[in-house]
Amino acid sequence: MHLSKDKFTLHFLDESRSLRIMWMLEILGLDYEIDIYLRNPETLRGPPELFQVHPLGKAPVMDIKFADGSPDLQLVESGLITQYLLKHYDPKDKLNPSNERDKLLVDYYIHYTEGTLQPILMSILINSSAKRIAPVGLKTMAKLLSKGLNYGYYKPEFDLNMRFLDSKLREQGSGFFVGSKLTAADIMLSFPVYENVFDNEMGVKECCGETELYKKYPQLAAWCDKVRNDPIYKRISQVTHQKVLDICASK
Ligand SMILES: N[C@@H](CCC(=O)N[C@@H](CS)C(=O)NCC(=O)O)C(=O)O
Repeated sequence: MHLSKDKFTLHFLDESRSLRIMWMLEILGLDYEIDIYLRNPETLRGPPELFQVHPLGKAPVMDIKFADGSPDLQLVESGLITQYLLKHYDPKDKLNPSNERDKLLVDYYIHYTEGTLQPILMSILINSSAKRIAPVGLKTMAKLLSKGLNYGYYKPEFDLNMRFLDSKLREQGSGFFVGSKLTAADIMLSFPVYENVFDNEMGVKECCGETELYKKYPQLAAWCDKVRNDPIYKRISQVTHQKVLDICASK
């Protein structure tokens, strides 16, 4: 049953931040469809069609058609989409926490995820691909430089942030980042912490030599199990994965 008659279209890129928005649309019981776009398998960039949706060619993008006839709305940036959904489509506080202090904390994690944590992870990833991208003859130099940057700056920042998040979960004591239930804070953090880091052990080892994630950060490890086993997260991961396979097979 849909609480609102508004209709949502989520422009969804495979293996991306898009799943978080789908997760929220599901929890909020909204009437949505997804348009799936596939990454270029070599460059991993989004396809040109995403530029027809928005000039920056990134996902997620969410379009809303309002049942009351108000002009259509297009929202970009995961944090803004999340805040809009929480403000207008969560009357029963399914994703919002119940008090103002905790609402502020959810906002903090929304900004922290995209403003602090994600840039560190992106920088580590981009530095790690320097050797592969560099022209022959400069590969050794590129590797030295990128390793220097990662180990000199980004890896310590990564460690600091993982320790910070692990300690926040310990302080909270509920297994969730805010209050004692799943909120938008957990959903926003699921992409960098679970999908990019804990569910990508090989990648993390290759990028910054980290092999002890589960041992070093037991609170985060337990939280990742919660994300992995969340019934809605599980279902939409499977459904979208299958849709991506179907699209690949039909090409
Ligand atoms: N800050 C934006 C980031 C959007 C973004 O970079 N999305 C990635 C996917 S996770 C993307 O579209 N990448 C495709 C590309 O760069 O070609 C948000 O939070 O939504």
